[in-house]
Amino acid sequence: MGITDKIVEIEQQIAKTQVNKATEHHLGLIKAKLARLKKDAETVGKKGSGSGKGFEVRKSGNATVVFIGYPSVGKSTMLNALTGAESKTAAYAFTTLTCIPGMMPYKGADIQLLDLPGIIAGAKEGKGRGKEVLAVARNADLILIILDVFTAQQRDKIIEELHGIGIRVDQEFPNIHIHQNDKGGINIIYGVKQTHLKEDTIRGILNEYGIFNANINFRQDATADQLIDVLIGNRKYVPSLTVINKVDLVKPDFFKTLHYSFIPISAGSGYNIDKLKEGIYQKLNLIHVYTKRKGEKVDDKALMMRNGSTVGDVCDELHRDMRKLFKYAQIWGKSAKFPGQKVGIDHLMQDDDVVQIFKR
Ligand SMILES: Nc1nc2c(ncn2[C@@H]2O[C@H](COP(=O)(O)OP(=O)(O)OP(=O)(O)O)[C@@H](O)[C@H]2O)c(=O)[nH]1
Ligand SMILES: [Mg+2]
Repeated sequence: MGITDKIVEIEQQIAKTQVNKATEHHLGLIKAKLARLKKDAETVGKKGSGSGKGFEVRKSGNATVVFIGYPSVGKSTMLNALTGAESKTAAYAFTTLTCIPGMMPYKGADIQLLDLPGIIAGAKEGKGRGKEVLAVARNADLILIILDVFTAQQRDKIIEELHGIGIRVDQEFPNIHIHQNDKGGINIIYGVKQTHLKEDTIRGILNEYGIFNANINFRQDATADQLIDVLIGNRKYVPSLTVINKVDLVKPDFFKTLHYSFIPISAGSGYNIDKLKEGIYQKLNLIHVYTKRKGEKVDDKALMMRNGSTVGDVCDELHRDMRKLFKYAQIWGKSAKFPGQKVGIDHLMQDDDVVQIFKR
């Protein structure tokens, strides 16, 4: 039996199995096997025909936002409304055939927007150019899930397609730490009580990945899927924002049927485009950092940094050799215990901080 047949067989088996306490162990093990087979299939595929080429997109600006949605929901119209770019729009599906980038300057940040061809159901299995489209999303800082009033019920389907190629939308990286050893068997440390995974399921899943000696520390209550994600390793954890377009076509009570949060817009008329810009900016969680040179006043042009950036990241932004030459920094602002505090390279920056870097 070929690898693809095995995958299909296991998928059918999983679909048939009811999820409950009695089947949890069995399901965990076959899911682990499935994920491993899929990974093997991917590597085999890559060696072969060289297929699955992605779109050529170079990241630029302070952050990259990717548009994902079905055909004709108005992705290109939205790109044009947000950036003044000219991505072709039309009343028929699959107007956009490649990746069209645009730049949205907002509050001092340059935000790169990538308009992509519409995906169809089954994209993760490689239908249409779906896999290539989804692949672009792996490197995004934010995924915009774009629906229109006709596809508003399909949000879960899009998240499922993204899941199928290893993108975890709005999830944290599982807090499970595995340290492999040469001997000693599997030692499970329960930092947090596990309600889904029994001890033999944990061992079984680890064994499926060839791990027989390791310390595994659970710092959260994890599912089998989360443990498998940690073992597979190449998952991407990307935040998302949902947009519903063409709201000019419906009455307000339309929205009562929807059970997720979203920004309603009309890209065609420009309704709520400003709110969308602000929503994107907020979600990206960028901070402003101001630099100061010795004996000079604070530079009035801010550096836009990702929230969670350190003094070291600021160094990288300024010059590629700066990190090597770094001696210490002085900080003013929210992250400083007192004005002018002396800090090291790992100090966490906050919005509107001023930093002065001293070189060796
Ligand atoms: N009523 C209404 N129509 C809109 C709105 N925005 C876009 N449209 C129309 O929807 C159709 C599709 O728009 P596009 O921007 O080409 O959609 P797309 O998602 O880029 O489509 P593909 O590239 O084919 O995936 C066009 O006829 C647009 O004029 C809107 O806010 N309201
Ligand atoms: Mg388009």
